[in-house]
Amino acid sequence: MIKGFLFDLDGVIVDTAVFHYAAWRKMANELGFEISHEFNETLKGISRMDSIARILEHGGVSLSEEKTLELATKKNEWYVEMVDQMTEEHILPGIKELIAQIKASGLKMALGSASKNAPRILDRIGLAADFDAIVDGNSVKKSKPDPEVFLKGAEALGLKNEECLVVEDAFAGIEAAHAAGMKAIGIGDEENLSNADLILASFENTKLDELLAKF
Ligand code: B16
Ligand code: MG
Repeated sequence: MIKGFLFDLDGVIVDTAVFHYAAWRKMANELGFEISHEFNETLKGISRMDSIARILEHGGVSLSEEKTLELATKKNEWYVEMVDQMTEEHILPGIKELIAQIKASGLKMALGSASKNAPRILDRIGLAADFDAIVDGNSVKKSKPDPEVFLKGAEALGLKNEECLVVEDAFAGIEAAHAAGMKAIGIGDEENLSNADLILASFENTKLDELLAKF
C-alpha cells in the first residue's frame, strides 16, 4: 500500500532542465564544442560533477580537477542567476493540485533530488513548507541511478521502501526507484521513460484516488 510520495524536482515540479541546459551549453561553447538537446537528456538526474565529467568527455576535453571544479562553479553561478528569477508561476501543471490532495489524504511526501540548489528552488516557488522531508544533492553521495536518494527519502518519512511511490522525469531516476524497490511514475515523453511503471504527460486533472488505484 502506498503511504508516501518521493518527488524528483527538476522536470517534475519545475522545468529547471532548460536552465541547466542553457548553462552547460554556454560552458561547452566557451570550450569550443556544442551539446545537443538529445545529449542533454542523458544528464537529467545526474549530479553536477558527474554531469561535467560526461560533458567534457563528450567534447573530448581533458582538464585538471581544479579547472573542472572552477568551471562547474561558474556554470552553477549562471544557473542560479536563472533560478533566482523563478516564481510560483514556474510550478508545472497539476503539481499544486496534486500536492493539495496528498496533504488532504494524510499521505506523506519528500523531495528526492540530485540538486544542491533544491532548497533554494523550493523557496523561490513557495513549496518548501509542503515537504515532510528534503533529500537532495547536499545529503547524498551517489548519483541516480543509484537508489541512495530514494532510500534516504523513505527513511526520512519513516516508511518502508515499497510504501513509497516515486515521481521522476529521467530514465536514470526510474532506475534508481526500481533499485530501491519502489514503483515509479514517469512524467514526460514515452520514448525517454520506457522503464516507468506508469507514464503521464503531466499531472493536470489527476485525481489522487484514481492514480493510487493503479498501484
Ligand atoms: P545542481 P533532479 C538534477 O535534479 C538535474 O536533473 C540535473 O540536471 C542536475 O545536474 C542535478 O540535479 C544537480 O543539480 O547543479 O543544482 O546541484 O532532476 O534530481 O531534481
Ligand atoms: Mg529530474
